[in-house]
Amino acid sequence: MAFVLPDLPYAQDALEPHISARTLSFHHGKHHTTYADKLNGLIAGTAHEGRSLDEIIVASAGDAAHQGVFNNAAQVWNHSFYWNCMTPNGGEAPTGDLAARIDIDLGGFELFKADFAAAAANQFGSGWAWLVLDGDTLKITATGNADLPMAHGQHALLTCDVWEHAYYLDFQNRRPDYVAAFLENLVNWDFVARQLAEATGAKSAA
Ligand code: MN3
Repeated sequence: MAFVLPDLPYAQDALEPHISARTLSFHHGKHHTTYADKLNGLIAGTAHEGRSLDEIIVASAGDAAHQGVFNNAAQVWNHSFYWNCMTPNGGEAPTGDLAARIDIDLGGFELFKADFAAAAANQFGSGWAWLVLDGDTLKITATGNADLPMAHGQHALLTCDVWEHAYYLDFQNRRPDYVAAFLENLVNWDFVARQLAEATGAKSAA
């Protein structure tokens, strides 16, 4: 069965003035759509057809012969995850277990924001900044191009897309301003907390 692009979890103009409807119309309507269309074309009639997106990503990671499959599958996953990491009234601050782990593992919420922003700013070229659960520890990472935590045995909790197409219409070359707007106004901490609960629940049940 072909992969179908999920709808945005909010209206196209819901993230304004931080991320414009024009950006989301291209980013979701063109870029994300193209990754899904390319993936469907690449896997048609192959062993990947009928696999879940996660199964395709894990099976193709690090396999040079399937680089195109990996890139497009990972970009489908990354973008669906990224949309869910944002909400129109986001930004505030994490609570509960997530907040406690940020204090213990990352030195507190203010230091987390500074280090996440630095990881996003310092990712050379296209890629993604992440908050991940690695083993039992929260870490901030960055990946290039389509690469993602799943390919490194980590659980993604939060991501920010730092490809230029994510911010150029609204911020031009000012990636740090886009990342600051993301952290201060858009992060859906309830979604991030659910990812942590699923990751830690899965581990204790294993
Ligand atoms: Mn993108």
